[in-house]
Amino acid sequence: MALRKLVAGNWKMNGSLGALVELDAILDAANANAGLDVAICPPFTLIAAAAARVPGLPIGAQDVHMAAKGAHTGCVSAAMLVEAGARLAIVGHSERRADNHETDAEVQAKATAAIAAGLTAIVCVGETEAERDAGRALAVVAGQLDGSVPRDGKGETLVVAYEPVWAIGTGRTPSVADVAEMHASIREKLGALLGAEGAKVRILYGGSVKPDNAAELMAVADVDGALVGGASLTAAQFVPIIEGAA
Ligand code: G2H
Repeated sequence: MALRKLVAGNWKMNGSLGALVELDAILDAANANAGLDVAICPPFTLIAAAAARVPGLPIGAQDVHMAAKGAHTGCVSAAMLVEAGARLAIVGHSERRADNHETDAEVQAKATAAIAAGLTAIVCVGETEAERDAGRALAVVAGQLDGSVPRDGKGETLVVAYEPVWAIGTGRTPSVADVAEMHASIREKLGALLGAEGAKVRILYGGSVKPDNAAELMAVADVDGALVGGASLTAAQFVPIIEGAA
């Protein structure tokens, strides 16, 4: 089943109010390629301004806390994100799993909180280079899905992003065959976890997606879009990726 593609930009800890000017051309490209969904996830501080500047472009967060409120200094709840204008939240990005020691159970709780608040949760999974070299990539990702995917996840509000850690920001990407093998494995696992809903969950590829490799990667079976980091920071790079996915 071909799913409507989603091309989401993850600005990570980059951007400024001035950089939001890039969103104008990104929205134009989204409107010109109406057969797919486009979103941008800037830092927390830019969400409200981004949502106000381009109401037609879904804006997302890069993390969310699992609790509704309380004594969690420095954290942001799902309801706060909704109030700021966010429509999506990335959870379990490998940089947060590494830097903040986030566990699968925490990622699952964050995704559950996001979905309950009306956000689309993008749950990130991916193996390290050592795990791939040891022939464990499929098993590692299946284990992350086991622990991270909310069991009441629905196809419309749950997205999985496969991001091999060794491909993030390095300019390296897996072979098309490896991407196909992994995405087929993820699709099968989602079916086992979610039943019929698993077939509706979009599976994004992320990790050094660029204008020159986007079309090839997006044409792979069960690749339902992309999570794009560095190349989403400017319209000059991101728009060709949107066009390559369309
Ligand atoms: C992977 C990706 C965005 P980049 O982290 O989530 O970043 O495209 O820079 O590799």
